[in-house]
Amino acid sequence: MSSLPDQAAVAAAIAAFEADLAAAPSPREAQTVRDKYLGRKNSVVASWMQLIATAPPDEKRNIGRFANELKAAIEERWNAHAERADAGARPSGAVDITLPGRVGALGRRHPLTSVRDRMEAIFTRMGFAVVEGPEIEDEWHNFDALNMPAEHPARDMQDTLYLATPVKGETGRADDRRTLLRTHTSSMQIRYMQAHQPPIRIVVPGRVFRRDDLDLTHSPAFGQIEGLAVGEGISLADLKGTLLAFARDMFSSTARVRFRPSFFPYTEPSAEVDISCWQCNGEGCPMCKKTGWIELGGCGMVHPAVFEAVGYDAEHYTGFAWGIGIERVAILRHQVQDIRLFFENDLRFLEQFPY
Ligand code: 2NL
Repeated sequence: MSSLPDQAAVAAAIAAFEADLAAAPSPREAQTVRDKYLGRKNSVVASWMQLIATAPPDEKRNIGRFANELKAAIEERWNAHAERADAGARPSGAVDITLPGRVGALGRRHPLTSVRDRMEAIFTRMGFAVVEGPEIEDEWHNFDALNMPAEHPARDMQDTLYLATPVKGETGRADDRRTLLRTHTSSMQIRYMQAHQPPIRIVVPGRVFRRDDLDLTHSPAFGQIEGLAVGEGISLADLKGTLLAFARDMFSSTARVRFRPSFFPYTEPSAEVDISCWQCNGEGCPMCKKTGWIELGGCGMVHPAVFEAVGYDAEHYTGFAWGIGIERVAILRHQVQDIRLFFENDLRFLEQFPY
Protein backbone atom coordinates (compact mmCIF):
# COMPACT_ATOMS: atom_id res chain seq x y z
CA MET A 1 0.00 0.00 0.00
CA SER A 2 1.21 3.53 -0.80
CA SER A 3 2.21 5.88 2.01
CA LEU A 4 -0.60 7.41 4.08
CA PRO A 5 -1.96 10.89 3.15
CA ASP A 6 -0.18 13.87 4.66
CA GLN A 7 -0.30 17.69 4.27
CA ALA A 8 1.80 17.49 1.10
CA ALA A 9 -0.57 14.91 -0.37
CA VAL A 10 -3.49 17.30 0.27
CA ALA A 11 -1.74 20.13 -1.60
CA ALA A 12 -0.76 17.80 -4.45
CA ALA A 13 -4.33 16.46 -4.83
CA ILE A 14 -5.72 20.03 -4.91
CA ALA A 15 -3.20 21.02 -7.60
CA ALA A 16 -4.03 17.92 -9.63
CA PHE A 17 -7.77 18.68 -9.35
CA GLU A 18 -7.21 22.27 -10.53
CA ALA A 19 -5.13 21.08 -13.50
CA ASP A 20 -7.71 18.42 -14.47
CA LEU A 21 -10.59 20.92 -14.17
CA ALA A 22 -8.75 23.52 -16.26
CA ALA A 23 -8.17 20.89 -18.93
CA ALA A 24 -11.82 19.79 -19.06
CA PRO A 25 -13.19 20.81 -22.49
CA SER A 26 -16.90 20.83 -21.55
CA PRO A 27 -19.25 21.04 -18.54
CA ARG A 28 -19.81 17.28 -18.90
CA GLU A 29 -16.05 16.55 -18.65
CA ALA A 30 -15.77 18.99 -15.75
CA GLN A 31 -18.42 16.98 -13.93
CA THR A 32 -16.36 13.80 -14.52
CA VAL A 33 -13.32 15.53 -13.00
CA ARG A 34 -15.35 16.51 -9.96
CA ASP A 35 -16.61 12.94 -9.52
CA LYS A 36 -13.03 11.64 -9.80
CA TYR A 37 -12.10 13.65 -6.68
CA LEU A 38 -15.37 13.91 -4.75
CA GLY A 39 -17.57 10.98 -5.90
CA ARG A 40 -18.96 8.54 -3.36
CA LYS A 41 -17.08 5.58 -4.84
CA ASN A 42 -13.51 5.24 -6.16
CA SER A 43 -12.79 8.97 -5.83
CA VAL A 44 -9.64 10.39 -4.22
CA VAL A 45 -11.55 11.54 -1.14
CA ALA A 46 -13.46 8.23 -0.88
CA SER A 47 -10.24 6.17 -1.11
CA TRP A 48 -8.63 8.26 1.64
CA MET A 49 -11.68 7.67 3.84
CA GLN A 50 -11.37 3.94 3.21
CA LEU A 51 -7.77 3.99 4.46
CA ILE A 52 -9.04 4.89 7.91
CA ALA A 53 -10.38 1.36 8.45
CA THR A 54 -7.00 -0.34 7.97
CA ALA A 55 -4.66 2.39 9.27
CA PRO A 56 -2.84 2.07 12.61
CA PRO A 57 -5.00 3.52 15.41
CA ASP A 58 -2.83 6.61 16.02
CA GLU A 59 -3.01 7.55 12.29
CA LYS A 60 -6.83 7.29 11.92
CA ARG A 61 -7.51 10.81 13.18
CA ASN A 62 -4.98 12.44 10.87
CA ILE A 63 -6.21 10.61 7.79
CA GLY A 64 -9.76 11.71 8.54
CA ARG A 65 -8.57 15.29 8.99
CA PHE A 66 -6.64 15.32 5.68
CA ALA A 67 -9.52 13.68 3.79
CA ASN A 68 -11.98 16.28 5.11
CA GLU A 69 -9.56 19.11 4.34
CA LEU A 70 -9.20 17.88 0.76
CA LYS A 71 -12.95 17.43 0.41
CA ALA A 72 -13.66 20.99 1.62
CA ALA A 73 -10.94 22.49 -0.62
CA ILE A 74 -12.22 20.73 -3.74
CA GLU A 75 -15.87 21.54 -3.00
CA GLU A 76 -14.94 25.19 -2.62
CA ARG A 77 -13.07 25.18 -5.95
CA TRP A 78 -15.89 23.28 -7.65
CA ASN A 79 -18.53 25.72 -6.46
CA ALA A 80 -16.43 28.66 -7.61
CA HIS A 81 -16.00 26.96 -10.98
CA ALA A 82 -19.75 26.33 -11.30
CA GLU A 83 -20.51 29.98 -10.53
CA ARG A 84 -18.01 31.18 -13.14
CA ALA A 85 -19.44 28.79 -15.72
CA ASP A 86 -22.95 30.03 -14.97
CA ALA A 87 -22.05 33.69 -15.32
CA GLY A 88 -20.03 33.01 -18.47
CA ALA A 89 -22.92 31.18 -20.12
CA ARG A 90 -24.59 34.47 -21.11
CA PRO A 91 -23.27 37.96 -21.75
CA SER A 92 -23.68 40.21 -18.72
CA GLY A 93 -26.86 42.30 -18.81
CA ALA A 94 -28.58 39.89 -21.19
CA VAL A 95 -32.10 38.72 -20.40
CA ASP A 96 -32.52 35.09 -19.47
CA ILE A 97 -35.48 34.20 -21.66
CA THR A 98 -35.91 30.86 -19.91
CA LEU A 99 -37.10 32.59 -16.73
CA PRO A 100 -40.85 33.02 -16.22
CA GLY A 101 -42.06 36.49 -17.22
CA ARG A 102 -42.45 39.23 -14.65
CA VAL A 103 -45.95 40.68 -14.74
CA GLY A 104 -46.16 44.31 -13.65
CA ALA A 105 -48.80 45.15 -11.04
CA LEU A 106 -51.82 46.38 -13.03
CA GLY A 107 -54.21 48.86 -11.49
CA ARG A 108 -57.89 48.94 -12.31
CA ARG A 109 -60.79 51.32 -12.28
CA HIS A 110 -62.72 51.79 -9.07
CA PRO A 111 -66.01 49.83 -9.18
CA LEU A 112 -67.96 53.10 -8.95
CA THR A 113 -66.06 54.42 -11.97
CA SER A 114 -66.80 51.23 -13.96
CA VAL A 115 -70.48 51.44 -13.12
CA ARG A 116 -70.64 55.14 -13.97
CA ASP A 117 -68.84 54.53 -17.30
CA ARG A 118 -71.26 51.74 -18.12
CA MET A 119 -74.30 53.92 -17.31
CA GLU A 120 -72.88 56.75 -19.43
CA ALA A 121 -72.25 54.34 -22.32
CA ILE A 122 -75.84 53.07 -22.26
CA PHE A 123 -77.35 56.57 -22.32
CA THR A 124 -74.81 57.80 -24.87
CA ARG A 125 -75.94 55.04 -27.25
CA MET A 126 -79.52 56.33 -26.84
CA GLY A 127 -78.40 59.78 -28.00
CA PHE A 128 -77.77 61.58 -24.70
CA ALA A 129 -74.73 63.85 -24.41
CA VAL A 130 -72.69 63.65 -21.17
CA VAL A 131 -72.36 67.01 -19.40
CA GLU A 132 -70.66 67.83 -16.08
CA GLY A 133 -70.95 70.84 -13.81
CA PRO A 134 -69.69 72.47 -10.60
CA GLU A 135 -70.07 70.80 -7.19
CA ILE A 136 -70.33 74.22 -5.53
CA GLU A 137 -73.58 75.88 -6.50
CA ASP A 138 -75.68 78.89 -5.61
CA GLU A 139 -79.15 78.47 -4.14
CA TRP A 140 -80.90 79.63 -7.26
CA HIS A 141 -79.51 76.86 -9.53
CA ASN A 142 -79.84 74.20 -6.85
CA PHE A 143 -83.29 75.14 -5.47
CA ASP A 144 -85.22 78.17 -6.84
CA ALA A 145 -85.00 77.16 -10.50
CA LEU A 146 -86.19 73.67 -9.57
CA ASN A 147 -89.45 74.94 -8.07
CA MET A 148 -88.13 74.85 -4.50
CA PRO A 149 -88.72 78.36 -3.11
CA ALA A 150 -87.08 79.89 -0.05
CA GLU A 151 -89.37 78.17 2.46
CA HIS A 152 -88.83 74.70 1.01
CA PRO A 153 -87.74 72.20 3.70
CA ALA A 154 -84.99 70.70 1.48
CA ARG A 155 -83.17 74.04 1.82
CA ASP A 156 -82.87 73.58 5.57
CA MET A 157 -79.41 73.69 7.19
CA GLN A 158 -80.24 70.20 8.49
CA ASP A 159 -80.30 68.69 4.98
CA THR A 160 -77.86 70.78 3.00
CA LEU A 161 -74.20 71.74 3.39
CA TYR A 162 -73.78 75.50 3.08
CA LEU A 163 -70.48 77.25 2.44
CA ALA A 164 -69.23 80.51 3.89
CA THR A 165 -68.29 82.01 0.51
CA PRO A 166 -71.05 84.04 -1.20
CA VAL A 167 -71.37 84.41 -4.99
CA LYS A 168 -73.12 86.95 -7.15
CA GLY A 169 -76.68 85.64 -7.16
CA GLU A 170 -79.20 85.30 -9.97
CA THR A 171 -82.11 87.16 -8.38
CA GLY A 172 -80.41 89.69 -6.18
CA ARG A 173 -82.25 88.33 -3.12
CA ALA A 174 -80.09 88.09 -0.01
CA ASP A 175 -80.36 84.30 0.43
CA ASP A 176 -79.74 83.78 -3.30
CA ARG A 177 -76.09 84.63 -2.70
CA ARG A 178 -75.46 81.74 -0.34
CA THR A 179 -73.38 78.92 -1.77
CA LEU A 180 -73.72 75.24 -1.04
CA LEU A 181 -72.56 71.80 -2.10
CA ARG A 182 -75.10 70.76 -4.73
CA THR A 183 -77.70 68.29 -3.48
CA HIS A 184 -78.33 66.88 -7.00
CA THR A 185 -76.84 67.39 -10.44
CA SER A 186 -80.11 69.02 -11.60
CA SER A 187 -78.44 72.38 -11.01
CA MET A 188 -76.21 71.66 -14.03
CA GLN A 189 -79.26 70.78 -16.13
CA ILE A 190 -80.62 74.23 -15.25
CA ARG A 191 -77.34 75.79 -16.41
CA TYR A 192 -77.45 73.76 -19.62
CA MET A 193 -81.05 74.82 -20.39
CA GLN A 194 -80.10 78.47 -19.78
CA ALA A 195 -77.36 78.12 -22.39
CA HIS A 196 -79.12 75.90 -25.00
CA GLN A 197 -82.45 75.82 -26.80
CA PRO A 198 -84.46 72.58 -27.22
CA PRO A 199 -84.30 69.91 -28.41
CA ILE A 200 -81.84 68.71 -25.76
CA ARG A 201 -80.90 65.28 -24.50
CA ILE A 202 -78.27 65.18 -21.74
CA VAL A 203 -77.12 63.07 -18.82
CA VAL A 204 -75.26 64.72 -15.95
CA PRO A 205 -73.14 62.41 -13.79
CA GLY A 206 -71.36 63.69 -10.71
CA ARG A 207 -70.90 63.87 -7.00
CA VAL A 208 -73.67 65.33 -4.87
CA PHE A 209 -73.89 66.11 -1.15
CA ARG A 210 -76.40 65.80 1.67
CA ARG A 211 -76.10 66.43 5.35
CA ASP A 212 -76.38 62.72 6.23
CA ASP A 213 -74.42 60.53 8.61
CA LEU A 214 -72.45 57.64 7.12
CA ASP A 215 -74.12 54.25 7.63
CA LEU A 216 -74.67 51.02 5.69
CA THR A 217 -76.73 52.68 2.98
CA HIS A 218 -76.06 56.45 3.34
CA SER A 219 -73.08 58.63 2.59
CA PRO A 220 -72.91 62.46 2.81
CA ALA A 221 -71.27 62.39 -0.63
CA PHE A 222 -72.47 60.09 -3.37
CA GLY A 223 -72.68 59.82 -7.14
CA GLN A 224 -75.71 60.43 -9.28
CA ILE A 225 -76.62 60.33 -12.93
CA GLU A 226 -79.51 62.57 -13.85
CA GLY A 227 -80.99 62.68 -17.33
CA LEU A 228 -83.04 65.29 -19.14
CA ALA A 229 -84.78 65.32 -22.51
CA VAL A 230 -86.70 68.38 -23.72
CA GLY A 231 -88.42 68.90 -27.07
CA GLU A 232 -91.77 69.00 -28.86
CA GLY A 233 -94.23 66.20 -28.11
CA ILE A 234 -92.08 64.32 -25.61
CA SER A 235 -94.30 62.11 -23.45
CA LEU A 236 -94.27 59.85 -20.43
CA ALA A 237 -94.05 56.91 -22.85
CA ASP A 238 -90.62 58.18 -23.96
CA LEU A 239 -89.50 58.30 -20.33
CA LYS A 240 -90.70 54.74 -19.74
CA GLY A 241 -89.03 53.45 -22.90
CA THR A 242 -85.74 55.15 -22.01
CA LEU A 243 -85.59 53.74 -18.47
CA LEU A 244 -86.74 50.28 -19.59
CA ALA A 245 -83.96 50.20 -22.19
CA PHE A 246 -81.48 51.26 -19.50
CA ALA A 247 -82.70 48.60 -17.02
CA ARG A 248 -82.45 45.84 -19.66
CA ASP A 249 -78.97 46.85 -20.73
CA MET A 250 -77.64 47.38 -17.21
CA PHE A 251 -79.22 44.46 -15.34
CA SER A 252 -81.08 41.86 -17.37
CA SER A 253 -82.39 41.64 -20.95
CA THR A 254 -85.73 40.32 -19.66
CA ALA A 255 -86.22 42.98 -16.96
CA ARG A 256 -89.55 44.77 -16.59
CA VAL A 257 -90.06 48.18 -14.99
CA ARG A 258 -92.93 49.65 -13.01
CA PHE A 259 -93.68 53.26 -12.16
CA ARG A 260 -95.11 54.13 -8.74
CA PRO A 261 -96.67 57.58 -8.29
CA SER A 262 -94.45 59.89 -6.23
CA PHE A 263 -93.68 63.55 -5.70
CA PHE A 264 -90.79 65.84 -6.62
CA PRO A 265 -91.20 69.63 -6.81
CA TYR A 266 -89.50 69.73 -10.23
CA THR A 267 -91.58 67.06 -12.03
CA GLU A 268 -95.31 66.54 -12.62
CA PRO A 269 -96.34 63.78 -12.74
CA SER A 270 -93.56 62.16 -10.70
CA ALA A 271 -92.75 58.51 -10.17
CA GLU A 272 -90.38 56.08 -8.51
CA VAL A 273 -89.03 53.50 -10.98
CA ASP A 274 -88.71 49.88 -9.91
CA ILE A 275 -87.09 47.10 -11.90
CA SER A 276 -88.26 43.48 -11.69
CA CYS A 277 -85.78 41.51 -9.56
CA TRP A 278 -83.22 39.83 -11.86
CA GLN A 279 -82.32 37.23 -9.25
CA CYS A 280 -85.82 35.72 -8.96
CA ASN A 281 -87.53 37.30 -12.01
CA GLY A 282 -90.13 38.88 -9.75
CA GLU A 283 -90.91 35.74 -7.73
CA GLY A 284 -89.57 37.19 -4.46
CA CYS A 285 -86.14 36.50 -2.91
CA PRO A 286 -83.75 38.02 -0.31
CA MET A 287 -82.27 40.36 -2.97
CA CYS A 288 -85.63 42.14 -3.51
CA LYS A 289 -86.78 41.56 0.08
CA LYS A 290 -89.48 39.18 -1.19
CA THR A 291 -91.27 41.94 -3.15
CA GLY A 292 -90.10 40.95 -6.64
CA TRP A 293 -89.15 44.60 -7.31
CA ILE A 294 -86.04 46.70 -6.74
CA GLU A 295 -86.11 50.50 -6.56
CA LEU A 296 -83.91 52.17 -9.15
CA GLY A 297 -84.54 55.92 -8.82
CA GLY A 298 -86.95 58.78 -9.31
CA CYS A 299 -88.30 60.40 -12.47
CA GLY A 300 -91.09 62.43 -14.01
CA MET A 301 -92.19 64.98 -16.61
CA VAL A 302 -90.41 68.30 -16.14
CA HIS A 303 -92.57 70.77 -14.18
CA PRO A 304 -93.62 73.85 -16.22
CA ALA A 305 -92.19 76.08 -13.45
CA VAL A 306 -88.72 74.72 -14.26
CA PHE A 307 -89.10 75.63 -17.93
CA GLU A 308 -90.26 79.11 -16.95
CA ALA A 309 -87.23 79.57 -14.69
CA VAL A 310 -84.83 78.90 -17.56
CA GLY A 311 -86.84 80.91 -20.12
CA TYR A 312 -88.31 78.00 -22.15
CA ASP A 313 -91.89 78.28 -23.46
CA ALA A 314 -93.71 75.82 -21.17
CA GLU A 315 -96.73 75.80 -23.55
CA HIS A 316 -94.58 74.63 -26.43
CA TYR A 317 -92.08 72.19 -24.92
CA THR A 318 -92.36 69.10 -22.76
CA GLY A 319 -89.63 66.94 -21.31
CA PHE A 320 -88.77 64.15 -18.95
CA ALA A 321 -86.06 63.79 -16.30
CA TRP A 322 -84.75 61.17 -13.93
CA GLY A 323 -82.17 60.68 -11.19
CA ILE A 324 -80.37 57.42 -10.39
CA GLY A 325 -77.76 56.87 -7.66
CA ILE A 326 -74.45 55.38 -8.87
CA GLU A 327 -73.59 53.64 -5.57
CA ARG A 328 -77.07 52.16 -5.53
CA VAL A 329 -76.58 50.63 -8.99
CA ALA A 330 -73.10 49.36 -7.98
CA ILE A 331 -74.48 47.84 -4.75
CA LEU A 332 -77.21 46.05 -6.73
CA ARG A 333 -74.91 44.86 -9.53
CA HIS A 334 -72.19 43.57 -7.21
CA GLN A 335 -74.33 42.77 -4.14
CA VAL A 336 -72.24 44.90 -1.80
CA GLN A 337 -73.56 45.00 1.78
CA ASP A 338 -72.08 48.29 2.97
CA ILE A 339 -71.76 51.56 0.99
CA ARG A 340 -68.73 52.58 3.09
CA LEU A 341 -66.62 49.89 1.40
CA PHE A 342 -66.62 52.02 -1.76
CA PHE A 343 -64.89 54.90 0.02
CA GLU A 344 -62.34 53.14 2.22
CA ASN A 345 -59.99 52.10 -0.62
CA ASP A 346 -59.16 48.75 0.97
CA LEU A 347 -57.50 46.78 -1.85
CA ARG A 348 -58.92 43.51 -0.52
CA PHE A 349 -62.34 44.91 -1.47
CA LEU A 350 -61.39 46.77 -4.66
CA GLU A 351 -59.41 43.88 -6.17
CA GLN A 352 -62.54 41.71 -6.25
CA PHE A 353 -63.98 43.72 -9.14
CA PRO A 354 -63.33 43.12 -12.83
CA TYR A 355 -61.50 45.79 -14.79
C1 2NL B 1 -84.14 60.67 -7.12
C2 2NL B 1 -84.93 61.66 -7.88
C3 2NL B 1 -84.98 62.92 -9.87
C4 2NL B 1 -85.03 64.64 -11.50
C5 2NL B 1 -84.35 63.91 -10.59
C6 2NL B 1 -84.86 66.73 -12.78
C7 2NL B 1 -83.99 67.67 -13.30
C8 2NL B 1 -84.52 68.79 -13.90
C9 2NL B 1 -85.85 68.95 -14.04
C10 2NL B 1 -86.67 68.00 -13.52
CL1 2NL B 1 -83.46 69.98 -14.50
N1 2NL B 1 -86.18 66.91 -12.91
N2 2NL B 1 -84.36 65.64 -12.18
C11 2NL B 1 -86.37 64.38 -11.71
C12 2NL B 1 -87.02 63.40 -10.97
C13 2NL B 1 -86.32 62.66 -10.04
O1 2NL B 1 -84.24 62.21 -8.96
O2 2NL B 1 -84.64 60.16 -6.17
N3 2NL B 1 -82.92 60.35 -7.54
C14 2NL B 1 -82.10 59.39 -6.92
